Amino acid sequence: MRLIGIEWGAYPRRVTLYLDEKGITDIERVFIDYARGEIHAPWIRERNPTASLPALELTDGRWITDSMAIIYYLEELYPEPCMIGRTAVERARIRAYVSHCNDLFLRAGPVLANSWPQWSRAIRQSPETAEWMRPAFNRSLDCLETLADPDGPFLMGHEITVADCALFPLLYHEVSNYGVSLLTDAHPRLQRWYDMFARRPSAPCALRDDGVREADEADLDPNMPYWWRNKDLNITTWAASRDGFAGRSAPSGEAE
Ligand SMILES: N[C@@H](CCC(=O)N[C@@H](CS)C(=O)NCC(=O)O)C(=O)O
Repeated sequence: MRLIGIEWGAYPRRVTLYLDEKGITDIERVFIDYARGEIHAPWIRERNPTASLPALELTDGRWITDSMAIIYYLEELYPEPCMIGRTAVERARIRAYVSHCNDLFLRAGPVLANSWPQWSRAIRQSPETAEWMRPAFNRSLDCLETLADPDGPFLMGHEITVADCALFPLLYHEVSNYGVSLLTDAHPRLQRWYDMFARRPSAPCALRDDGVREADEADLDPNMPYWWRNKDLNITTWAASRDGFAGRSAPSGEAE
């Protein structure tokens, strides 16, 4: 099996975080060149018309194409250490938490893209859209705060679960790429949990969504807006989605 992902992407990072925390080392990881539009390459679109990642490629060539479906599948293949809950009620509560995380992920897009200055060159921003979605986005965060275990240290109590893997990458991504935390004073449980989790070895991600490694920060042009700061990029994924991706075909090793 191998995991096809985007090194810094919040959904793919759910799975890589899970693999690291679980100690699964026998699944190969392939990262696409998102900044140059490879998400739209035919070898991805043919298998997943939504043109999104992660995908887990099975040994027979079939793909599983959703971060939590991949994680639930791997929980069945690798039951120990258990990260999905040991009783029916634990499992139900964890799945419910993950579902609220998914709502947050989906609501974050319209709010952040339509209100953060870093996005202003990527889309024509609609402040009304941001404000329309913001109450629901805030309710998702408040819900995750309320349902988090008050004593922690993990979201669901004293053991790490798939819920931690489901939420952390989004919060981390916004901090590491944009320097903005989604959490406010209304989220003390989540803040305590985030601060603890961010110190775990699995947490850091070296590559940012402008395609630059933190170590190469000096190469950025500070006068350019966010995605344009990396001088090596001459197209963006948005341009690629219009014009098509002319890069590599499927990386070797996978079933064509
Ligand atoms: N429901 C899917 C969503 C996957 C998803 O949206 N992934 C993002 C990357 S974080 C993506 O590939 N987006 C396509 C794009 O940005 O063009 C999952 O949980 O895996």
